[in-house]
Amino acid sequence: MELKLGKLLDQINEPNDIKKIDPNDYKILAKEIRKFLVQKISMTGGHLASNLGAVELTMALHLCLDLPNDHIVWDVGHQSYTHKLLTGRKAGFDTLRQFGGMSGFPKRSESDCDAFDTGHSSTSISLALGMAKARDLQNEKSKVFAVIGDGALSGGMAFEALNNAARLKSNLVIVLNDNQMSISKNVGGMSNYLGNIRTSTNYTELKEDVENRLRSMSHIGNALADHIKGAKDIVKRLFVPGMLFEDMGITYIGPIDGHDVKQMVNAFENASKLQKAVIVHVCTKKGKGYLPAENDPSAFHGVAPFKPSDGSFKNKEKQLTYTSVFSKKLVELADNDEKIVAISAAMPSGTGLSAMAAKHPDRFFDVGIAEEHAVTFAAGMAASGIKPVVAIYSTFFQRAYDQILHDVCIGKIPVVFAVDRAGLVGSDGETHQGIFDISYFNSMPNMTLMAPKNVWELEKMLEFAVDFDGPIAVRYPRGKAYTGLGEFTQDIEYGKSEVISNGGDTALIAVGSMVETAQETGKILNDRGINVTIINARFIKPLDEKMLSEIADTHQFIVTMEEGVLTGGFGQSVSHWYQENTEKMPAIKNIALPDKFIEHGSVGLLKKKYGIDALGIAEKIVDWRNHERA
Ligand SMILES: Cc1ncc(C[n+]2csc(CCOP(=O)(O)OP(=O)(O)O)c2C)c(N)n1
Repeated sequence: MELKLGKLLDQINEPNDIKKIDPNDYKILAKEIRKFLVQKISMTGGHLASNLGAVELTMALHLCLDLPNDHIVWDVGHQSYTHKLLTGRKAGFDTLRQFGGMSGFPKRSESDCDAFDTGHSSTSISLALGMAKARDLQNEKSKVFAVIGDGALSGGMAFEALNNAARLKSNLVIVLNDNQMSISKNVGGMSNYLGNIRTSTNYTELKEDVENRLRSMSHIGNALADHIKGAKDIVKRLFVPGMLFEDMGITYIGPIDGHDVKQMVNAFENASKLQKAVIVHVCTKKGKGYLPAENDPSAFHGVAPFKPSDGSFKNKEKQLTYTSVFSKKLVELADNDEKIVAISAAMPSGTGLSAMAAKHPDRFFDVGIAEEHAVTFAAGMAASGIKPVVAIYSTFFQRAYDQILHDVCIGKIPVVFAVDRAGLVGSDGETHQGIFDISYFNSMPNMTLMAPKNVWELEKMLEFAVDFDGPIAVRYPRGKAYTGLGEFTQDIEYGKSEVISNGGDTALIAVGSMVETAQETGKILNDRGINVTIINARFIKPLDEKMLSEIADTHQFIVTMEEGVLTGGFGQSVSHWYQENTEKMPAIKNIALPDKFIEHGSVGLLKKKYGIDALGIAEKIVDWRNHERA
């Protein structure tokens, strides 16, 4: 269906075109943009609510700035759709987040108006500060704006950057887009502080009111009014919003209506004249202009295709996911063990911890977008007798590498890491693929790392993990959970793998999701006259040395299979083990993802492209065996 863009949006085809629009038409343009976003995202899926909330804010930025000479750094970057629209990328929305199509995040390779590639939260102030400093050092003239949400402001890096930005003697504008939401409701002290600012009486109005009243009270009143004016700082301290930032040395402007373009343009222009860092606090409504998203901004944060007329989701067939299995099992374990607590870094719903929050609210902690803190907070609890389960996506655990290593592993502290979205995640692309966790957990002494082959094994692994005396992680992928191979009877035994099937001269040792793939690969090979043994590794670390030794004695070809990068992965550990522990190195092939950042696209397509799908693997094995034999 051809979408009519609207007469104003039709006129915007390249950067700065918005400046040609009559200011009296800004409201109509905002409406056209929202209509466009709802229509397009309803077809492709994507981040909706954050983008609908940031329409006027983005328009105001584009009216004030001269792109690409000036720079906008979008924190996380999921709210940059209007920016893409205003910089000549309308056509890209037909292929949004699809393989080979437009990214859902800012990408310098896509446009010179994208100042930086982002995806992980809370980096914008550091980046923008770096750019402002570079500008000054090279005597250049440009404006640098960071746009950060109140959710992203809960991340430690944002605080570190503010601390540093306070020393800047030239201009940097930080636009704080406050919609009171992270993906779920925003949490924590900073969020409360911003909430108080939003509801506090406007300082200027209040000051004038007090002064006028006093002056109308005879000469004593006049003297008092003068005294109060002199004591402005004290009054200011009591009433001025944003005093926390002001006290740090960062000028605060706001709160401002984030849906009033003219007000924002005014504030941004004033802010960019100051020779220091300035925060402009704008208040927006997440999901603005589309009722289903306004009513449930969490559900419309990141969406699959939906019906624009009522916001109902297409293909709503309920599928069983590892997240839902984890969610249910954890509550069951917590029902029977009061020491179990759950920790989330601003993603209770995505990680399935909402169920724990509902059932055991006193044993659930949402710490904000603060993965580093989440891990060390857990370490503190575990060292004091509590059993914390920290559930975070594989890609975001990257943030907490040092905390896992330094605060958990060195002291052998028993923290359970539930590593969700481990493996390829698809349409969010290179910043979000969960393909590095095997390598980083693998590199840490004292760490135990497991991966279940199916839903029942995940449950068993969780049971094992919460009673384990040391750091332990369970990684499981996004999407439909595997229910093949049935409910097994064999309990999890530390460091022990499981034989799925026995036969032939080729052994496939598969990790987690790759057990299902190994089954399919086995069938394809069987059709080509090659019988295989299939082993479910269960443990990535430590290796099952007994199994490795036996397999090498009984098989001519050994294949390792994992959904993660090769470097530092399971396959390399196995190859290294053979190198160190066998007299004659067996013929071994490691199936894993290459040393590359993997772009956006459907998981199926990406697996095929990078040769980790069943057919691709089978073909590699056939070629390799022929080559080894030749
Ligand atoms: C390090 C990290 N952790 C978690 C996320 C997942 N995430 C994406 S957007 C978001 C919420 C951001 O909230 P806010 O900054 O207020 O922006 P809004 O969507 O409300 O406009 C979260 C938690 C992330 N991108 N990066």
